[in-house]
Amino acid sequence: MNDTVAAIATPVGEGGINIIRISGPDATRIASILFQSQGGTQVADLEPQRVTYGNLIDPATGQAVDEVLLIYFRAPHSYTGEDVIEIHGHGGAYVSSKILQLVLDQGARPAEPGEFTRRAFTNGRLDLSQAEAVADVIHAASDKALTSALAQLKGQLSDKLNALYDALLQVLGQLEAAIDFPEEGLEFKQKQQHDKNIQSIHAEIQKLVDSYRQGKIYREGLRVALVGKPNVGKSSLLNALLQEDRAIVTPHPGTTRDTLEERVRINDIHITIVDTAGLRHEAGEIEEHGIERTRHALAQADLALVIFDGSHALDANDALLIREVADKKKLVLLNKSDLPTMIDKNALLKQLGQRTALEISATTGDGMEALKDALYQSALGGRPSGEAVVITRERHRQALAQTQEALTRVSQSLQEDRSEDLIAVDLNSALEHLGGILGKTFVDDLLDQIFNDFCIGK
Ligand SMILES: Nc1nc2c(ncn2[C@@H]2O[C@H](COP(=O)(O)OP(=O)(O)OP(=O)(O)O)[C@@H](O)[C@H]2O)c(=O)[nH]1
Ligand SMILES: [Mg+2]
Repeated sequence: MNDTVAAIATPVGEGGINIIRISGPDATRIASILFQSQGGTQVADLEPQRVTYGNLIDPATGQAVDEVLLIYFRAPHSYTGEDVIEIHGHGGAYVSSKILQLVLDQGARPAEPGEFTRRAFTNGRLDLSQAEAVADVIHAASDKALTSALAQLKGQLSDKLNALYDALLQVLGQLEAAIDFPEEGLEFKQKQQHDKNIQSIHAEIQKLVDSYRQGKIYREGLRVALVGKPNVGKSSLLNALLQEDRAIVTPHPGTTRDTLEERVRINDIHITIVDTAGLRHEAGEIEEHGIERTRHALAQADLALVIFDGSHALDANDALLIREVADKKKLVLLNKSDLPTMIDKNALLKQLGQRTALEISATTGDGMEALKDALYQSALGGRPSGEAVVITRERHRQALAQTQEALTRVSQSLQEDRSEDLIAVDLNSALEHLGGILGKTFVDDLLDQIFNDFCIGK
């Protein structure tokens, strides 16, 4: 990774400015060939992190290609930790690709996707979870997504994980010392103490695992499936929530055949709403395909909006629906509140095992505010917003679960007073999984820990 890479850092197309970024040991050499500052200062002599005005020159012709601003970030005080040059040119697709080509002609290599951030990780500017957060900041589509990504970028999750990691290392250090110096082997009492520590670490990890549902909703938004038998007003409700005539609505049951997905924002959270084909017995062949997709959408959703037509008594298709959503987190809606009520609300709630139902009208808009509020509350999951650390990625959840499995084995072995070697194997495995989130290598860390904690010369 000792070569120099370059890329256009701004989106392709026309805009106000385009930024060409160069990172690596040759960055200043390349820039000094292509850039003439107005005051005549050489690139290597420029004050770091200051903007300098000048011309970008094609060395083959000596002609200016563009008027640019140049910024020099001297290693290690740059995003990648290497020498970085940023050239801010006019925002044309042609001119920026021309500048990039000149940079490549001087020996830089085109950067791979994410390579600048990858270098930042390799050079220790960011850990792996922070590098992931960079992508999340860029992709954030709501305030909640942005604030949780930014917290992770700033190291909130890393700090938490590092503390747990260090606590585990401490235990491992003592086990390793006992292995190396058998005459100082751990007493059962000490093992019990370690077990207590391990269990409290396990509990801390559990909190993080539990935060995943929430974190995922922050990052990706709440996924909601609109389900009900045909004609209850699912598509009408989608349109009402979007305030747009998106889905086809007709008085004929079985109108929607395919799932249809749209996003709305409620306050600071994104909600993805999936309209589905109505569930019913004895559907035709095409409808059956649609119903398969409905089941899939239901399985994928964080929340089901279970819709009934309040102006009709319940029938066999409603009963089918009630069975389909039995194990799903749900919100019950009685639509068509503008018409006389014919449904037995209490009997319905009893069958669904729910306490409340919202009465709404997709056509008049009645009850929409209450519905949005309920959706928002469900997205927050009853948590006060903007506190404790959350995890937002499946990778992290999986690694934490694997850490826990290993820790459970450690605990067991400690309780059963098994040999230090055996316990160390599982503890190492726990550290590997936990450290994997941060992208750590841990052999060196472990040695440091052992030497720091014990007086080896004794
Ligand atoms: N009066 C009244 N009619 C409604 C309301 N919501 C929907 N409708 C009517 O009910 C009929 C069916 O609406 P859709 O939105 O197509 O129902 P759906 O659940 O999507 O039906 P399928 O796609 O067939 O499963 C249409 O004639 C709508 O105008 C409502 O709140 N009040
Ligand atoms: Mg429909």
